This record gives sequence, C-alpha cells and structure tokens, in this order.
Amino acid sequence: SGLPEAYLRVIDLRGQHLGWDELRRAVPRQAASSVAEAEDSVRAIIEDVRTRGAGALRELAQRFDGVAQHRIRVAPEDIEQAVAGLDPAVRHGLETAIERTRAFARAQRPRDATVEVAPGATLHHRWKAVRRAGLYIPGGLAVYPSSVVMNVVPAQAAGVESVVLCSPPQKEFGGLPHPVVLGAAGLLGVDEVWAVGGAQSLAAMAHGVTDGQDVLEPVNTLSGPGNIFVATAKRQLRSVVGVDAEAGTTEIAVLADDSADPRFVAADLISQAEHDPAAGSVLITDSPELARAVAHEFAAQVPAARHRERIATALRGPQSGVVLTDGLEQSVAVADAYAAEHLEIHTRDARAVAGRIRNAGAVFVGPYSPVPLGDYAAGSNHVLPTGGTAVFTSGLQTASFMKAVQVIEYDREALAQLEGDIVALAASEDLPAHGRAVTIRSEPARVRADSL
Ligand code: HSO
Ligand code: ZN
Repeated sequence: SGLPEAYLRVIDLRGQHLGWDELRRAVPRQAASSVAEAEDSVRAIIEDVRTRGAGALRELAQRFDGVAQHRIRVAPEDIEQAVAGLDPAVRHGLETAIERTRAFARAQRPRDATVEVAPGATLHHRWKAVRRAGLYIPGGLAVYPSSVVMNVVPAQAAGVESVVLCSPPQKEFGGLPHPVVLGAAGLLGVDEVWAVGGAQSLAAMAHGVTDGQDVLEPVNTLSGPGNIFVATAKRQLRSVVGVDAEAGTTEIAVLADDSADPRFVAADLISQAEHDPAAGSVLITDSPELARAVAHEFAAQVPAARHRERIATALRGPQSGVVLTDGLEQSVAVADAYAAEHLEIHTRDARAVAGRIRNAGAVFVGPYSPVPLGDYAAGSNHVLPTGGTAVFTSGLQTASFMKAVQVIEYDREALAQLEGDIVALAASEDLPAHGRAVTIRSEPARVRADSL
C-alpha cells in the first residue's frame, strides 16, 4: 500500500462504513489469550495469600522478586530515611505534582444534595469517604513514585482515614520498595507501607494479613495501576472490596489530521510504548502522509531510545497500529470505539474535537499537552481505565474513595400523602405487610392496656 509498516501495522478503514460493533472489533487490542492465562495464575495467588497469609507472601517474594524477606512491613525509620535521601530535583517534581494533583482532586469532591420533594418530605444525598483504602504502586519493569502521588492524593482529598500502600520489594534495596516510592509516601504523610508486589499485594490488602507483630488490616477499597496481573487481581477481588478502574497495561491513541507534527506524535506514541512490551500505541488519522511521516520519525527516534527493544516490541505488537480513516468523522468514531486510556488530539480546532469524544480515560488537547505531562505533573490523574473499559468507567478521582448515603426523612403528613400509592404498589407485588407499615401510622394509637 506504500504505507509504513516498519513499526506500526496499518488498519485501513477507508471506504468502509463500519458500525460500532465492527469498529470495536477492528481496533488494535492486546491478545485475549494473555488475559485468560493471567486469570488462572492470579486466582491461584489470591487463594494462596488468603489461606496461608504472610507465608505465601514470603514465598511469592522469593519467586517473583528474588527477595528473601525478614520484615514485610516497612519500618517508619526507613520511610523517614527515604524522604531525607530524596534527590532535590526529584523532591521538587514530587511536590509540584502533589500540589497540582491536590488542587484538582479537591475541586472534584462531589457535592452533597438536599431536596424537599414535597412539604415535609426531605432527601439528602451524602458523600462519605471509605474508612480504609489500599493503594498499589507498581515496580516491575519500572518503578512509579509518581503513582504514589496519583493514588494517595485523591484518597486524602476524599477524607480517607486510613491508607496502606503496597509496592514490590526491590532486591537492590534490601527488599524494601524503591526509595523514591518510600520518599513520596513519606512526603504525603503515609506511614503504613508494605513491601509486597503484584497480585499478591492486592489479595493481602483485600483479605488482610498478619505477620508476627505486624497486621495488615483489610481495606474497603483498592486502587492503583499495574500490569495485566494487577488488573486481573482487581477484577477477581471485586466481590470482596471496591476497586477503581481496571488500570492495566498502558495505552495511548493519537487522533491526528495533516496539521499534526509527526515528531511530537511519534515521541508521544513511543513514550507509552516505553512502559511495557505489551503497551498499546495507536495512531488514528485520515492523513496517509502523516502516517508515513510518523513512521519515518519512528525510524529515527526508536533506535535512539534507551528502552528501544521494549518500545519496538510494543509498537509492532497486535495491540498497536495505524488506523487510516476517511476523515475526522470516522476518526472520532474510531477513537470512541477504541476508548483509549489516553487520547491525544492533534487536529485543527483540537478543543472542539476533544469535546466530541465520549470514551477515553483522559483526553490531551493540542500539541502542548503530551501524555507524559499527565503522567507526572499536569494535575490530572494517571490511573486510568485501559483495554476499552473507558466505555463505562473513569480514571481515579476523589469520588473513587467515596460512596454516597441516601438519607430519607418524611414527617407524618408527608407519609400520609403517599399512603395510597405505597399500598397499591405493595399489593401489586403481593407484599401487603409493606403497605401495612404505612397504614398503621395513620391509625389512632391503640390504648396501651389493649396491647398488654
Ligand atoms: N502512563 C502511565 C503512568 C506513568 N507514566 C507513570 C510514567 N510514570 C499510565 O497512565
Ligand atoms: Zn507513562
């Protein structure tokens, strides 16, 4: 086709009039087989942690992290030392990220509602934080101090009383989580950190674990990004605890027209491919010229990248590709069907195009809002729905750590007014005792002696 296939395979949708369902199937995705494999091993890990507790955690740390653990819970002194040891530039970056993320998270706090639906008939919708949240900070191919900020800040903005953080033990740091992860936790005032990684950490936080003197109390809600195993564990633990969006292997889609700068587009697609050989990078464009230019940029930029192997594998995988469209209309439809974790808009009038997107974890508008800005310091959250789940769910936010209580308060007259309606509905469901609980209240009180 004369189109660049060196890194990104081409999915040519031009001239095809595909419906929603067909588009959902046409867009690049991670192979379903790897998802199914993860299901089985994760189920075994969760069961092992649930039944054998800390013993299982030690064995899994040995197996997956190559670490023999003495203490699994991190000592407070280790957190303090990590804060003191933070590189000043990194500390500055973390503080900037905390400040902006906190401002946005506070602004996201959902408002309570009160309504009087009739005289004497009052309803309140009251938001409450969950009591205890468990946060997972990944640390496999890369370590993620930025994720500490992204998880802790909204939990704190929600008013969560108790926060526990888990991150994999690192061999080169004596089995502690990465020092910058600990430093970020310390900056945020988190004092409960456990050196546990992967699916086993989510199982430990959901079910609770006791290790000698140390007790990891079960949490009410789990959050955090991770790879396919972490995402699978969260899905399986959903019956035990609340979980945030399924933030699995990262992905980026760029919706671009011929006005886009191919250097920027290539750099951004490469940036997320750097996370994982299974990461997804998708270009959606109606401009074959742009697609070609981006391919040339890959040829220049990928070999120069530190993690070039991982990047090349990700870009060539079935989860990545260029989708060629007939025009902006179809590009928007493809972007909505793909439902990217991150969607960048590089088109004329990018803001208006962004306004038309229904499905995406986060939308980055224009040439100066690249995904890494959101990964670190924009103020938005980087724990976002992956794998097309943005169709029905959102990224991590303050409300992820809250739930609402509905409060009902009617007075005598207000209830009496509804008597007929409730009695009729109760009868229609053959539940007359429901109706009786209402009618009994409008009857004159029985003389006390009668009821004795
Ligand atoms: N892009 C990742 C987040 C991240 N990137 C952390 C760098 N550090 C998932 O949104
Ligand atoms: Zn990233």
